[in-house]
Amino acid sequence: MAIGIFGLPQSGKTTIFNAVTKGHAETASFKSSGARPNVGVAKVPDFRLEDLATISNPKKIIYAEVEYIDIPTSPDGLGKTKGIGGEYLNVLQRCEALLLVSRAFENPSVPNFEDSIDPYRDASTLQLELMFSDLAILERRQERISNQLKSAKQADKDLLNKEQLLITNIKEGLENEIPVRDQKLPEDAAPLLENFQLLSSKPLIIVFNIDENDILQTHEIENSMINTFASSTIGVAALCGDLEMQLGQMNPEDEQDFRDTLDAGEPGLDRMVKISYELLGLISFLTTGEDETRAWTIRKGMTAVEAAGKIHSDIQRGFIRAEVIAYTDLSRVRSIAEARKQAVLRSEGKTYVMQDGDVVNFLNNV
Ligand SMILES: Nc1nc2c(ncn2[C@@H]2O[C@H](COP(=O)(O)OP(=O)(O)OP(=O)(O)O)[C@@H](O)[C@H]2O)c(=O)[nH]1
Ligand SMILES: [Mg+2]
Repeated sequence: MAIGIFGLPQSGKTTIFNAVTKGHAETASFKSSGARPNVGVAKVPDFRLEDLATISNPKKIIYAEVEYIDIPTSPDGLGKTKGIGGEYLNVLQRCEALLLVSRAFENPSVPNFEDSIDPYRDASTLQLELMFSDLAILERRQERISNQLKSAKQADKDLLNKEQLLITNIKEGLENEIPVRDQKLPEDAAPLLENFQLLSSKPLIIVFNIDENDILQTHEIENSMINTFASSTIGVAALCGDLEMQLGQMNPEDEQDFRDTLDAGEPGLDRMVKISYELLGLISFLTTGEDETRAWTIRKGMTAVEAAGKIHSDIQRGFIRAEVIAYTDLSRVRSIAEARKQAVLRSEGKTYVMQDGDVVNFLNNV
């Protein structure tokens, strides 16, 4: 489950990728033609783990992770498909969510793709590009269906015709600039949609890569982005990629000191990762003990027995019950014994739907 980072040339995609994955991929002030996508993981910041660790004194803390893929601007697509498509289209299609980087920093030494800096314009352009790219995918599929219809059996014909109709509807929406994620489509279209892997159907995070000089306006910029773009399937964040990359390469104490002097509040980068996690429909349940305090990633809506399987298939098979306490309760009472006394430790069965921040101990007979 990866998040694909895309954007216009020189918008700071690789810089943000490095910042978030603490990586060292090459950035460039000239077109990075011939580059390959960079793949890396980011820790999902979670203060709850640090707090729980003060209760259990574990040997280590293990954070949840999100995978990012930094997609270089396609050398063959420049100007034609503003940053999308070409040889990397299939990489984007395989991603579960997309992260759009819009340049909002000045830096005269970095050539700009357009003749002015306008992150709102660029974000809109790129959203349109997602839709153009979907139209092209659908047209290719329609052509193939037309060919198949010539020799298909009646039963297959009915299915193909149904698919044609669905495609025609989606295309009509796209031509009216409605991304697939906002289109009202019949529920039984889900398997076909899954096959198409349309870019505008994926959850989207819009990131403004702001200038060093605008750090103190981060929240104002974000609020204005929220007004312009945000919805249940679009998240926004503003951050200075260059600065975050440099901070990410410091040791944690120096980084904290530096952030304090900047007075920049919660790093935009942390917010960006949290938003990524949420838009992917992911939540964390937590375990804590002498060995480790750990966040486990599950999809929203997973049951206790499915969650047990994330730790080990044996624990799933031998599932007896789950002892569950909400993080906020454990944080308040500070011990499991006290939690029992106050009756905030619950016993849950296989079908219990896990909640974000549940601290769990799975009892099993294996
Ligand atoms: N001043 C400033 N410069 C930045 C910032 N982010 C990126 N840059 C510079 O912009 C240039 C391009 O950054 P990259 O991260 O390589 O951009 P990219 O989008 O990956 O570029 P391509 O992959 O070639 O499309 C580099 O010289 C960066 O140092 C920023 O926040 N502030
Ligand atoms: Mg790059």
